[in-house]
Amino acid sequence: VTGTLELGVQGMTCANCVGRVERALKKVDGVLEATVNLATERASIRYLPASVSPGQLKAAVRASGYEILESE
Ligand code: 9UX
Repeated sequence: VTGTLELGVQGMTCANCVGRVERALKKVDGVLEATVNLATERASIRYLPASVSPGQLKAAVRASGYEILESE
């Protein structure tokens, strides 16, 4: 079973920021795919809910140096 999570990510200002967030997410166990859009400030994540929780995915983004949109 795979799940998808969309997150608002704040604080990204250049393409390298996008790469940092994508790498941080992809190295989490249970993440199958992570794409981040700088213009829309959205991350789209496909993951295994049995292995990783949405809270852990948010924590990985924060640990990479960026913030999750407050409403999510
Ligand atoms: Mo670009 Mo993002 O030099 O933290 S990497 S602004």
